Amino acid sequence: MKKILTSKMSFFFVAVLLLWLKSYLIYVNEFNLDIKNGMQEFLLFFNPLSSALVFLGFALFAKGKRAGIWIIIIDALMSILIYANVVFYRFNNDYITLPTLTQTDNFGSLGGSIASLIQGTDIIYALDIVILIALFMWFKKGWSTERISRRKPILVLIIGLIAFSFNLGLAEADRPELLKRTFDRNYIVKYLGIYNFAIYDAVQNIKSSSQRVLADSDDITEVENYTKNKYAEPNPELFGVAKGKNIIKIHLESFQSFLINYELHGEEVTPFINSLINDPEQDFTYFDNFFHQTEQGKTADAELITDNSIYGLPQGSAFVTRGTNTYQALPAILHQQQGYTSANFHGDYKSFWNRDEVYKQFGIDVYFDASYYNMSEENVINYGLLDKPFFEESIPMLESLDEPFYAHLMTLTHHHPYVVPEELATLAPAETGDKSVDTYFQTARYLDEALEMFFNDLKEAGLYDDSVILLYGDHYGISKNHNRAMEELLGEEITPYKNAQLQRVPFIIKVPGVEGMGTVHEFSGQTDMMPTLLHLVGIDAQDYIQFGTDLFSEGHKEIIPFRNGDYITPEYSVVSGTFYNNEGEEIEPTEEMLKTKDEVLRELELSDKLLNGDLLRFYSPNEDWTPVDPSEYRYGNESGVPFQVKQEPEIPLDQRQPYITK
Ligand code: GP9
Ligand code: MN
Repeated sequence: MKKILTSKMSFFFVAVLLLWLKSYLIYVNEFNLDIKNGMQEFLLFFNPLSSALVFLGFALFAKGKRAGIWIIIIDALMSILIYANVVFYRFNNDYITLPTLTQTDNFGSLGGSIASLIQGTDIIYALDIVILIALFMWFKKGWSTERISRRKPILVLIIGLIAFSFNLGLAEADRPELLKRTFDRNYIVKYLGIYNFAIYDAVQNIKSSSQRVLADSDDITEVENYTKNKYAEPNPELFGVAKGKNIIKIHLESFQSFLINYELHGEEVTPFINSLINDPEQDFTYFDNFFHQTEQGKTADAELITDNSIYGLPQGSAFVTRGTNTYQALPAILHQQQGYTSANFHGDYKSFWNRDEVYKQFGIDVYFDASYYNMSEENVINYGLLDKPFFEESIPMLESLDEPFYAHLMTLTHHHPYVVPEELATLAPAETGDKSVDTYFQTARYLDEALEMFFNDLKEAGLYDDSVILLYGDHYGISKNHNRAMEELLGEEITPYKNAQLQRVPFIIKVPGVEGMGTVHEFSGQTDMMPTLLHLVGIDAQDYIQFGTDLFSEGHKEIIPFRNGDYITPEYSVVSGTFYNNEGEEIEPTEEMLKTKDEVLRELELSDKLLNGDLLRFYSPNEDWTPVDPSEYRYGNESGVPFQVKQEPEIPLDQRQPYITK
């Protein structure tokens, strides 16, 4: 019995157990992982086990007493990794990634305060190592000098890998495409643990940096030639009409255009948005042939596209995998050219979609994330803050900004699975029996009401009349998987052609001093938003690398690529490589059409090249341009008080509440 207790294998299992428990203790005490259900609870507890088995398991291949030493070394390294994350998290509310390690500025800001982040009680996190060393000293005399039979470590590794697969399987069931869509660091840590996160992060970074290393300054010329050739000159009547005006850009989560003027149970679903479109007095212009161009990055893709006029990546989210690239985004251009302050508003936490990193590259001055809002239980549903309190609380934040400002408010309640508390639902669900389709209309109605309240508040705050106000849908809300229910509601068959047509999302804009143009049928997409806005404020888009063209320009291009290579034109559509006329009938492509198809693919390829090679670092738009310095920005409200007034910008970066960034 004593022999069993003091054997090398027992020592190994004690190490596994201690590391497992310590990791769990840290998850619970140190990280805010936002556990939402029993499955996530279980996985949080379970996930350190496989890492402990696999990593420590390698030590068992060593000969004699050295196996024990290796167990201690590997254990210590894993402990350093998790503890470094604890310290980093206490300051940044985020985990260490390879880019944060290499961005010395980031660490510079941490450096001064590192001592204040270490607490006396942290000693408990080293206790397991002390225990292991003591046990090793004590028992090693009894250990044989032989290698353990290889079968044992191999079995341990196999068990570890099975445990990992089980873990990953359950994680993917709770959060489909967890690794592919690269949502959020918090998610990977919550589901797979901090050790697997470190590996995941390393793999992602090696992949992207190798492509970056291979790129050189010649590569940008090809992209530049292409976009400059596509550029459309501004409409002289509108160029500069909105110069110096505040811009309020409202992101309508998961909002598809079929909702507009749609009636359910004889009632309009979105009466307020409809009124903006149908009433010419409101001076809005609605583009009813406007398409989203997003892929797996969903909201993040929509943000990337609309603020940069480039495409997202075919896989994953460029916000995450290209989050440290150089960008020449709309917020930075507006700031440098016309002194705009830029701010994003969103009722989710800053690390989702890696926003807190990539926004720095975009030059976004302030990010009012969930930490600025009242996230009390009754205010939150599903992903985050309900749209009504979101808009309501955003008003004083908007008022606090220096003018002119470029404000981007991103709604959230109308997000899959489309749940709104019963007492807030003012429309009965549809009755197709497909739950997410049925409630889609209820959350759309809620968003519509929230928007009406917001517009009234804007008017009251004196921010309505003289601002550019625009609304856009980020991506589809109802996927192909719900075709049956959609067929019932739309009264027609949803063919692949029809599904492509359903990718219309609204683009609705009001420009002060410009009469609304009603419903405009120009074909357009999200890449067109940035050049349109630039021209409205009087900045020529020509200098910048952009794949879209100004919607109001005579030369605006009406070929609208989707990220998967499909595309839509006023005359015909290409869906999964098949050409369709506007009746949805298959057609034989002409030479011209085939040429256009190649052109679309080339455009997407160039955009990928731009992102994968981080080519904008080689490009200077004009002699006035100053590259954005990410170390000048910092986001997140650590005060614990929902929203506070502006602080003096002179306070050094590392001592500032991270709200004012410049
Ligand atoms: C989360 C929200 C939703 O912050 O923006 O993102 P989505 O799932 O639509 O990409
Ligand atoms: Mn979205």
